[in-house]
Amino acid sequence: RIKMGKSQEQEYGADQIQILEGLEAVRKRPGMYIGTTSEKGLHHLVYEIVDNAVDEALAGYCNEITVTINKDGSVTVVDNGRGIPTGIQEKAGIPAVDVVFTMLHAGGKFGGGGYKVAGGLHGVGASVVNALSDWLEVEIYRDGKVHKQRYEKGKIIHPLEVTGNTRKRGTKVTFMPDETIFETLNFDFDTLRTRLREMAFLTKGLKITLADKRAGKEKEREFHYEGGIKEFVQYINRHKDPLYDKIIYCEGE
Ligand code: 28F
Repeated sequence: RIKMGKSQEQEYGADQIQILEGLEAVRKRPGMYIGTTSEKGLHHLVYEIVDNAVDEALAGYCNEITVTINKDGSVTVVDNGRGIPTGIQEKAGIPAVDVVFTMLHAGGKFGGGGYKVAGGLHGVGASVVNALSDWLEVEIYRDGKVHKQRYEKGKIIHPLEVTGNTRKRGTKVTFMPDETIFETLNFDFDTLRTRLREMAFLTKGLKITLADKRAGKEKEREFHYEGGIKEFVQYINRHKDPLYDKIIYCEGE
């Protein structure tokens, strides 16, 4: 429970207390949410945010995602989808984007979290990444406006603000993993490259770019496969001598 004076009591409704307790639970036992706080868990943070952008591609609204390892070691992921909704979400009484980044979602297909749900459920892991980040900034390009929010260790720093106009659409998330939680903050370009290439194969037509801006490590790769998983099979076979050169591929709803 959060001990506080009478006056502050009014300030924090039940929802805010639930949010604070949720984020605290993630920071106390990160392994419960991302498996490990080793290098593997560090990279998992990127995949959680990228998954949400890929969900927007699966929904048919996004066709380009860029992932950048910034000079300061933070990571930026940008998509050109609809942009996370910024209106007040009835139930929580706060903007939908704040719900996505601060409320632990049931996750899992049958609720109750536990395992990664198949694509299509937005924002399941975003709150976990936020809780485990020293800071996280989200910029939303939606309705002709740029909306901005900043969180520190998962906590909302200021009310969602409009910082300008834009003709762009999409969502941009930049986060700095919390050095008090992770054994290492050193992102490995090849680890991200391998996973992002797979994501591109599995999401036909989606262009995924990975850029490293760290001093002395500058490089960029782009993955874009119109042939999807058929091209993935060709790629896996590239050094082999397959029995049949025709790859069976079918698609349907
Ligand atoms: C860089 C990371 O997280 N992209 C995302 C969307 C779009 C929608 C959405 C996300 C509905 C209300 C829960 C927009 N318009 N990139 C991202 N793009 N989440 S996350 O909705 C979230 C749910 O709150 C979106 C209409 N429907 C959905």
